[in-house]
This record gives sequence, structure tokens and C-alpha cells, in this order.
Amino acid sequence: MEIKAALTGNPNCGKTTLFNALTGSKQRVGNWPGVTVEKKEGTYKNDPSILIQDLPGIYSLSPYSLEEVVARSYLVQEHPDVILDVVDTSNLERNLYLTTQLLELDIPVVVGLNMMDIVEDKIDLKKLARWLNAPVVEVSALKKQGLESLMKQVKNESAKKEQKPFLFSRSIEDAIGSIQRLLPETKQTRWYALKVLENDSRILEELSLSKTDQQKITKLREAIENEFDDDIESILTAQRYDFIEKLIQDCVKRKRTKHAMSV
Ligand code: GDP
Ligand code: K
Ligand code: MG
Repeated sequence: MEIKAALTGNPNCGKTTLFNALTGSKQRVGNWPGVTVEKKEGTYKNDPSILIQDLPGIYSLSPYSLEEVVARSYLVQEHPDVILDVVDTSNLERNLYLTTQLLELDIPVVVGLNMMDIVEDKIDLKKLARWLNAPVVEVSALKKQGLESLMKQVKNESAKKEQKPFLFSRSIEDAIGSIQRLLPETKQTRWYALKVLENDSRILEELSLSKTDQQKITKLREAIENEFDDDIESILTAQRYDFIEKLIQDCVKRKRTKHAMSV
């Protein structure tokens, strides 16, 4: 059986290096339909049943750039079997921001902690995996280290049917639940509900909700904005970073990084 694995990560996390190391010469390069964003896919050289789809480098799943729209449309519409989330471990906090969003898609996630050849921080992998509800594997795409264990996890996770998400505070979770029940049956997912709560214009257009439902949703959103005295996007962003901060405190013993990455 064929496994579809989507390769995601921030720009410069080492995605291309990893993609090349995993696929060797077995690559197909083109463009995403209608846009000039490069599309690359290939099969894992040690197991051709694993199809690796390289997605554009992105910082979040917001609709602010073409890359973000391409990546999230692929993930939501194609629903790959597993996401291989490449993380630049020398920049853990920022990279995990995308990870918290990927966990919301209900697609199993495997986290590849890349750049481990230059990172001296000690990371408790078991704890980190528990925080993220996803397997975490240390790799160096550059030195081709850890790639086999990484792909073993990718294969394992691809068989799973669900992914536990990162959770927001209680009132936000309640609102997500209420919105989910208002959505059309085929789109009653946590991800769609969260995007609706965030007032994501593309998603609202796609869903064309009734006036009554729109009003109900506005009320839910306003209640949260009043409670936290901020706009919804800032509230959700702050909660993601709170989570990441706590996770890092619990899982990472800081040392220095051997040398700064060239830019
Ligand atoms: P992308 O933008 O995510 O596709 O990142 P690239 O694959 O182009 O890598 C960005 C930079 O990071 C390049 O200079 C790579 O050589 C370097 N790089 C990628 N993986 C590793 C790694 O595991 N260790 C180190 N030290 N550098 C890496
Ligand atoms: K980065
Ligand atoms: Mg690249």
C-alpha cells in the first residue's frame, strides 16, 4: 500500500537537504497548479511505497502568503497519511509554532528535529513526544544521520487514524466545539472550526455559512475577545507560545549552539 507523507517546515529548516537525502535521484519537479511555487515529490529510496510530497517552507498555516495557502490546501484537501514536520532545532521555539498548527489537522505528525549535528542543547525526546503527542526523532539531514529511524516512525504513524491536537484554554475549546457543530457535515473538523473562529476570510468564503450561524460565531468570537481583552488572532498566538515556552522549559537543557547558521 502506498503511503503519502507530506514534508513540512519553516523556510531554511533543512527540508530540501532532507528531501534530497531521502529520495536520492527519485524526484519529480513541477509547479503547484496555477501558481509559480515549486512542487517536488519523490519516493523514499529505501522504501518506494512511501511517497514524499515536499511542501513550500512556511511559518504558519495562515492565509497570508501563497506558500501558506498552497501548503494548507494540500494538507486539508489531499489529507496525506502522515506529516513529516522538519524542525530547525537551533531555532526550536519559532519552528514549533508551525508544529502546534500541524497538530490540528487530524493527520498523524512525526517531528524530525533537524540540525542536531550543531545543536548542543540536551533534549528529552520522550518528554517532548509526550507534550506534542507525536514521535520525535533527532536527525541531521546534512550528515544523513537518524534518517532510517525517522522514516520508521513515518511508516508507523501513517497507519494511525488520528492525531491529538494541542489544546487551547477551556473557553476557546468550548467555542471550537460549538462552531464545529455548525459546519457542513463534510467539514466538521477542528481545523475548519478554528479557522472560522479566527475569522479566516478564505475559509469563510469556502463555507458560505448562513447569516444566523455567522452571527452565532461572531458572538462566540467576541466573548473570547472580551474575556482576554485582545483580538482573537493575538489570543490564539499567545496561547501557542505559552505552550511552547512551558514545553521548552520542561524538555530542553540549554547549552550554546556551536556556530550560528549562515544566512
Ligand atoms: P530549506 O529551506 O528548508 O529547504 O533548507 P535547506 O535544505 O536549503 O537548508 C538550509 C541550510 O541549512 C543549508 O545551508 C543546509 O546545508 C543547512 N542544513 C540543512 N540540514 C542541516 C543539518 O542537518 N545540519 C546542518 N548543520 N545544516 C543543515
Ligand atoms: K528556520
Ligand atoms: Mg528548500
